[in-house]
Amino acid sequence: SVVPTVWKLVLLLLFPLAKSANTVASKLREMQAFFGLEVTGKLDEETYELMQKPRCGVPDVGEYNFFPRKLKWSKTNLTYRIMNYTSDLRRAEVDRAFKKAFKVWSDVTPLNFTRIRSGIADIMISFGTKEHGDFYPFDGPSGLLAHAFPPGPDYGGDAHFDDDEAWSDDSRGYNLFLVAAHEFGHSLGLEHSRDPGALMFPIYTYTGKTGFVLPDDDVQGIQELYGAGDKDPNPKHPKTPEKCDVDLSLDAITELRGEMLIFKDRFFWRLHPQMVEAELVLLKSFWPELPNKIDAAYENPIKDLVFMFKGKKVWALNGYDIVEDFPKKIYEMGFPKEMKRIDAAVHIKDFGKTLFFTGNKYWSYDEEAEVMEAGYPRLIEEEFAGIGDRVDAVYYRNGYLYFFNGPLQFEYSIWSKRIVRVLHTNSIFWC
Ligand SMILES: *[C@@H]1O[C@H](CO)[C@@H](O)[C@H](O)[C@H]1NC(C)=O
Ligand SMILES: *[C@@H]1O[C@H](CO)[C@@H](O)[C@H](O)[C@H]1NC(C)=O
Ligand SMILES: *[C@@H]1O[C@H](CO)[C@@H](O)[C@H](O)[C@H]1NC(C)=O
Ligand SMILES: [Ca+2]
Ligand SMILES: [Ca+2]
Ligand SMILES: [Ca+2]
Ligand SMILES: [Zn+2]
Ligand SMILES: [Zn+2]
Repeated sequence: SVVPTVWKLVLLLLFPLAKSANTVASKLREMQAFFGLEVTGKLDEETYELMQKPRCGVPDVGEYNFFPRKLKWSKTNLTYRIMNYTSDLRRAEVDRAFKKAFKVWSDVTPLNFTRIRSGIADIMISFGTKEHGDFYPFDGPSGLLAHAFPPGPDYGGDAHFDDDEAWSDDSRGYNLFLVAAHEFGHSLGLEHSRDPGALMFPIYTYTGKTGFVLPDDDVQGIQELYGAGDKDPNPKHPKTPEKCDVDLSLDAITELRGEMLIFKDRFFWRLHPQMVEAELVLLKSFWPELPNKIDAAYENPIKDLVFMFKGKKVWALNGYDIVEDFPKKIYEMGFPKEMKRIDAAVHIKDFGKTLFFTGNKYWSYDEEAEVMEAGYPRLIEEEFAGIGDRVDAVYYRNGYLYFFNGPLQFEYSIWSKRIVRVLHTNSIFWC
């Protein structure tokens, strides 16, 4: 029988690793052998029917790809079963990671997850390596970490974890709880999100030891399918900042080897001088050891170091790497011991000086001598009249300082010593 060409394309979708016709054929042969069909390596009617049947494993996924639509469970009482374990963690730790991962979703929906220890659960969970029974082979260490099937019978909802990964309950290897929470999102019907702050963003980022809170984008997604639950124990779900928000305010700005890094909450935008479109990324995806929501940052291009400040600590970064012996205490730079934080910092390369702003005062630091200059702190309003009594973030370019204060930006000429323009903060992104 004739098979329409379009199904070949679908096969490529189904088997993402099958890049050439040959590997598609060999995948088909594998699958036909597995299901006891005539091994032809061709997508004949029988194979096609098999792929459509909801009880044979692949079809749930097939259906998902063939007819994209919202798949969801039609009940709220769901069961899960942990079929087997990884040897990386104690069993109790694995149990806890999965339980916590389900709670992420049950906290914000009417869904209820009950663990069963025998029989068939809606969500069957297992660890496997390479080919593990569903024609979506894992790939050894790293790369693919896990996958899960959208809601449906049989394989539907099931979640598989690559046991060639080093699973952990902390920052080492891959954090099982975080990956499981993402996979269970698929088990419940969510697709990948393009929001880099979302749990359903396809790239793994370790988000830190402090209590995980489901980002707003994921809450919106799951509640679109199931509605909200009775009580959400943690109703503050972090939103991803919108760069063109007229009320946008910033945490810190620095350059890094010609790129501009603009910090806000858990994120920063990378703005390349030749590009209009800024890329939003998680701070932790670059520097897992750094805290979120930093206070201030600046680059010393001569030393090729970026300094980042949070509270009483400062980190020095050489590209992606935190320089040895950091973080240090800011008082080691000459700040008073009782000073709690720095609001903003900027390096003026023409002078070899770095200015630090905190509250309504500022300091000047001599980068070459590595000492705070005498005669500081001074009042911000004495030197930089009109920019307000605090600074959120500041950067320097071609004789101008750009001070950010809430939703406003002040362009200040260091030569004429006055404000030249007042702009919206978001104009840094050409909004
Ligand atoms: C879910 O299951 C529990 C116990 O198994 C039961 O008490 C409850 O009524 C069920 N809820 C729904 C909505 O079926
Ligand atoms: C969830 O399941 C538990 C245990 O089976 C049950 O006690 C509880 O009533 C269920 N809740 C809902 C909202 O169905
Ligand atoms: C777990 O179960 C799956 C599916 O039955 C199997 O493919 C896999 O080899 C098992 N893994 C371990 C570590 O026992
Ligand atoms: Ca299932
Ligand atoms: Ca892998
Ligand atoms: Ca700041
Ligand atoms: Zn699998
Ligand atoms: Zn995913």
